[in-house]
Amino acid sequence: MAGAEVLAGFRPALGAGGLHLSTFVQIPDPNLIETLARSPLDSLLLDMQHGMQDEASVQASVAAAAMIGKPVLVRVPVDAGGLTSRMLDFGAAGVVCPMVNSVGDARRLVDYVKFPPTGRRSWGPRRAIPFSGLSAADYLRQADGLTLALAMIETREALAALDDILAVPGIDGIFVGPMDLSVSLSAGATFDSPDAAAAIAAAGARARAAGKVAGIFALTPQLALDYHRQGYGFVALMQDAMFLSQAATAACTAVRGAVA
Ligand code: 3PY
Ligand code: MG
Repeated sequence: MAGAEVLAGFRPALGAGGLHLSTFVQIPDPNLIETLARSPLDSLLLDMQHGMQDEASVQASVAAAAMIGKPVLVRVPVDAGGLTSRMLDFGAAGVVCPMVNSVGDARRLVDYVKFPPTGRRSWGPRRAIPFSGLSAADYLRQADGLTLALAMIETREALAALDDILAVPGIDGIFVGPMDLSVSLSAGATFDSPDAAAAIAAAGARARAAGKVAGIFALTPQLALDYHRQGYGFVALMQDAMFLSQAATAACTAVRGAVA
């Protein structure tokens, strides 16, 4: 069934050294999900941390994207606890967890994403089973390999613990937050700290050396390219409102420029 293929194809695609393009979706509307899922994006990353997504919108969005054969990941809020497992129960292909700053934080993330013995995810994949098309027994056997736990690296503490976080069994990879990383490294001074740029290049290389997914948010297409050249295989390119606003601005400018 499509769902299992979507999930089964997703992890290898992220690890294969190619470029997997996603985007943050902050506006909670399944019609928007359908539109983006029909675009050349490889997956969608619903944002419950800073975006307006909630449990109902995630449920509707996972279904809308599954219809088109695109996987959906969810960025959960900081310290999301049981909500993390719930996103997987709803059929999300993975979870991006903000502010993973220590091995303890990484272990807690794994506890919510992976079933025993690796983690302590509670059984109840209510929507994930029908979306995957697997039997309950097969889902239990395969789920840890189908769903991703990505730890956001976005503070000085996280950088210091990076290799240990990468070594936590069940952590599938990292997802760098360049803005928070810069804010942390510059003690709140800037989003563009040169220290953050150097740390980003090093972190991607370390994730790949550990055989794990190297993911990152890119504010522009040029940054997405730069990060990919540094070894990042999973790039969340911009977010929904940016696409809309930039396209509206470009279209209005083209028309006004022609009549001026
Ligand atoms: C950051 O840059 O801090 C992020 O969390 C990306 O969304
Ligand atoms: Mg952040």
